Amino acid sequence: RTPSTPIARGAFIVIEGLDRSGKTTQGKLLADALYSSGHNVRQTRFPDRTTPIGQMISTYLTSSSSTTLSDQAIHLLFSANRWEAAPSILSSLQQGTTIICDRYTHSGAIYSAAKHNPALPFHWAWSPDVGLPAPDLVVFLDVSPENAAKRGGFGDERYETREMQEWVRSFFVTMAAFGEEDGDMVIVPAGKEISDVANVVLDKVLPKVEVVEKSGSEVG
Ligand code: T5A
Ligand code: NA
Repeated sequence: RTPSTPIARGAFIVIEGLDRSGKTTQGKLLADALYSSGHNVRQTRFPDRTTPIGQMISTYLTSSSSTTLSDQAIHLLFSANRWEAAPSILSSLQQGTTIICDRYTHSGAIYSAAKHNPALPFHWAWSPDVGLPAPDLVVFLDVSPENAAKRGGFGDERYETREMQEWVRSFFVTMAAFGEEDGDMVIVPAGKEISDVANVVLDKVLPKVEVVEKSGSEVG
């Protein structure tokens, strides 16, 4: 569709959260709502399991804990999976398409740091993602690990343990508080009804999308 005013560039919106926090559900509702109000929208997600790198990641996530991939190796595959998509993300943004992305660099650094491997500290985990297109806004869907664990499919994959999810949540809350390392982050309580959460997400995201689309600022 053709918006009434010319668009300088699209906004890069990332949805983050624990496993089963509702990222996919909310990302779709958000993309639909933005599209209905006249914005060009594209959805992306990480890991993107459709590429050869993504297939290696998927095998790692769905296999038991005995695997030959070191923590550093799987970490770099997650980052490479973003780097292989970066040119396409950049070109969509520059063509005026807003991107709604399910997980991105925050998941990358936080899930690896939550392993508490002394050889993989947070600053090490963040560094391979430096230089990727930076989000304009990161929405953290905040559910308690107990609540997320009650949802369909929880426990199917490697990181879906109570202890890991508790650590991941505390890292996200800390990053939101100190924030702004890679774009603004807002926390949205996500334990309520799907439609209630969707309304709050849209309230946070829409003003940002409108500002970015008009501003013509460079992608960070
Ligand atoms: N990871 C990822 C890394 O370690 N490093 C990285 O760099 C990256 C990118 C897989 C794993 O990879 C890790 C993090 C993960 O452990 P993933 O494929 O995104 O990442 O896996 P999940 O987060 O588990 O993705 P899911 O699709 O399973 O969860 P979503 O998208 O958060 O949740 P969603 O929307 O599919 O909903 C799950 C269920 O809950 C229901 C839904 O209907 C669905 O059944 N639901 C609700 N129920 C009640 N109330 C609500 N408000 C609900 N919202 C949704
Ligand atoms: Na999962």
